[in-house]
Amino acid sequence: MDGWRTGQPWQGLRLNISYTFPVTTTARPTDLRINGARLMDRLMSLAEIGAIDGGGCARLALTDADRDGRDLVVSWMRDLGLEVTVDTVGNVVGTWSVGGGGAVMTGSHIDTVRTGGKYDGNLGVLAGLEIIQTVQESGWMPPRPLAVTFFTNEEGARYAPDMMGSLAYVGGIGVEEVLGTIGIDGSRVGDELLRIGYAGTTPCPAPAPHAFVELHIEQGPVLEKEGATIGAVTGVQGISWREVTIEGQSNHAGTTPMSMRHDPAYAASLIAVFLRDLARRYGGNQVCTVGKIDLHPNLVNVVPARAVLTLDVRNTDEGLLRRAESEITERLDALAAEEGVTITSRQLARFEPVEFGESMVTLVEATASDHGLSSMRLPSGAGHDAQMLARICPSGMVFVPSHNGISHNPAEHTDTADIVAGCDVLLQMMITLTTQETP
Ligand code: HGY
Ligand code: MN
Ligand code: MN
Repeated sequence: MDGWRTGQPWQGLRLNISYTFPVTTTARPTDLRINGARLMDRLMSLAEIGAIDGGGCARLALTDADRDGRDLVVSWMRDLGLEVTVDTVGNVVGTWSVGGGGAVMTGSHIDTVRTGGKYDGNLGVLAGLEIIQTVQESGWMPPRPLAVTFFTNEEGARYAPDMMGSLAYVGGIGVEEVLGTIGIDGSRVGDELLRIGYAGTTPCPAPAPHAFVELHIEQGPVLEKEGATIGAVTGVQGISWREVTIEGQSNHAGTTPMSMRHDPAYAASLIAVFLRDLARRYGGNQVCTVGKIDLHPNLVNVVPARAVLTLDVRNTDEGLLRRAESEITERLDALAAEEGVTITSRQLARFEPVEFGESMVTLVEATASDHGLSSMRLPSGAGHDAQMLARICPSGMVFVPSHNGISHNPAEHTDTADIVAGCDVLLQMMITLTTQETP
């Protein structure tokens, strides 16, 4: 296998799943349904890798836990007889090479944030495996290959930007730039890919698949609140990540008069308050988050020398997002003068809003309806690999509800019935797409 781990991968959690491949049939299996118990088995087995208190997962990109998760999923791909490739940024694709032409591809990511849940990303990858196995067992031979992939570093929590692997997959960022990226812990992507055995040789960017559809939990409260089982995702909102560094004057907490202070922690706090107020003023889909603040020297009796914080600013409207960004820049400049500190920024990620094609959104709705499932249209507040694939092929997303709208939290939960429903919709969408010349 090209450039990746040899030897037996993860043994402890392998499932004794038997495979039967009956005689092939030609009739399109519109009544085909997945094996929900098998899908849940795989989800729970993958969730045991990097398991944390509260029922979640910690598998930051390219860590040992990510490697172990990768090994387990690759072993399942092999069990299904898929052709497995690893590209130069560690994206893994499992292809059932039947029929001809471009593959109908599904997938997502299996890296998580540090306090992730069981389903974010993982559902989309394991649903793809389940769908391929279900079709193989049905005896129906798709006229096109079916592929399932997991992309490297979708979360962007250790290495920015997010959706890094899928962005490279579609040619949106150079391989060398990816490999040279330094993470929040000082590690380098290229070194870590080598270390975990996933520095592949398959070229990146990749040829465009025929179509790409991603199943994902909504990670927000809308579907549950509206009582809809399936989300026909219309697109993904714009994302702007910025790292702000504030240099002040370290001083004694007890002896330094307030009038003499140049305090980066105070400036950082004002920025967090400013962002919350900006989101309130803009309303609508505007969201702003300060997720990370590092102080130096970070000691109880020292006025900090430096604060480094991250700003995550998003909106479905590109014009409003740009306005928010320039308002923030103006505020940072004013704050530097007010507090007598120096403030510098660097962009960590910037993606404009993405719209999925009408035909794909309609296909989600129609397939949900064929299954007697309620659905509604909504944009995605979270970034996803599908937004990158939309640059090179017809792409879409299927959402299923998140309980209480919670995600990026060990308490993340989606009911099994909704998981199975979403996967059945994806199954039939993929079958339909294999028979459509132009999705
Ligand atoms: O940040 C995001 O929206 C995604 O979870 N990477
Ligand atoms: Mn995700
Ligand atoms: Mn996520």
